[in-house]
Amino acid sequence: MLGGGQQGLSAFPFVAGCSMELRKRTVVARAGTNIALVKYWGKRDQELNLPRTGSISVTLAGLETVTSITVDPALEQDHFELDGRVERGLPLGRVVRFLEIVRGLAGTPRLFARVVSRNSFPTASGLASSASGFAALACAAASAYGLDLGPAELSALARRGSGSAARSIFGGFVEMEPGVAPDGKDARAHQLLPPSEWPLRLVVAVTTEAPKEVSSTAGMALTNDTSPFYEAWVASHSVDLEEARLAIIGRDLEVLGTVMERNCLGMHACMLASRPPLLYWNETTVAVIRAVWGLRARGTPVWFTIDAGPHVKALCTPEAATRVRAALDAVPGVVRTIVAAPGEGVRVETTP
Ligand code: 2P0
Repeated sequence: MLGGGQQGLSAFPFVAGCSMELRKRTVVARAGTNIALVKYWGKRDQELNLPRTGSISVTLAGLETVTSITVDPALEQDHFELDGRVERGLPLGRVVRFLEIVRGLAGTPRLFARVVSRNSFPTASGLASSASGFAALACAAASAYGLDLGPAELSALARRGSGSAARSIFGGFVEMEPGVAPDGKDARAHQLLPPSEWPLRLVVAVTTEAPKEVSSTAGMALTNDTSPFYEAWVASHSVDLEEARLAIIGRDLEVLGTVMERNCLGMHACMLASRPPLLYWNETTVAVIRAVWGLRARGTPVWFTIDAGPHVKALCTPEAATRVRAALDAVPGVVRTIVAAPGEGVRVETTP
């Protein structure tokens, strides 16, 4: 269980706790989800949510979480509403633990909040709502509780909610640093390229409406603890990061796509070798992989990645997006497709 002030502050030695005036205030923030091109899978510290490896992602436009937070001295506990539903249990617990960290930094342990979040994409779409969700919450809560954090500090804060959320603070192409500091202050993301600098498209092929059975957090702990291939994947990871970073800077889609596919397949190979085995794919996942390879064999520049679920995300040029989408829509078992472009990082909408 995360504690209040002391634990939060020790994780953020660069932020002085501030005693904000206890008055009601609302802040709204908006963040896009992101898809990792080079994956984060496994932690070096569970408590501080520190990743074993770096990762590289693209933040997506139009697939967003909008979060409103009202800090209110009249509240006696936190409240959380997601997509119109009052949340209790685990989802509420995750938000409360995150707000405890923010309250610790602000020096206001008894100032509770009402959080209302809305996702612009379906939960079972294979798009990470925790990434956009905790990025939006970190931004809105930091502002509402009177913390003056720069983007890098905000990224480290968002990471405490969800590792992938650290990347959604920034727009476009983003790299997450695993950091080396035991307190995690250097485990944060930075932008590699703004979204307008490389207008690629990501075509998401949704292969089921069912929610996943094993959460990312549980899946990566199992892989870390039991897969004999995991250390080999970690060892190969820095080469993948380096190649992907250079490919992004050089706008080389073929190199980026090649690294993206091999890094993803390596991660899933680690999962398969876990004990018990972890298989996030279904039959349609494999059919979509073959469709992407078929498109590529016939000259379409397209490469795939797959996260902790059965959906497939295909990266291609804007010119190829219509053709890729039609081909993936035609694969039996594909429920629907979504096309997204690189988008902006987190931003505050209103500060009344
Ligand atoms: C990623 N994933 O890099 C990888 C690839 C899924 C597969 O980040 O435990 O929900 O909250 O830090 O951020 C999903 O992990 O996990 C994820 P926690 P998170 O996008």
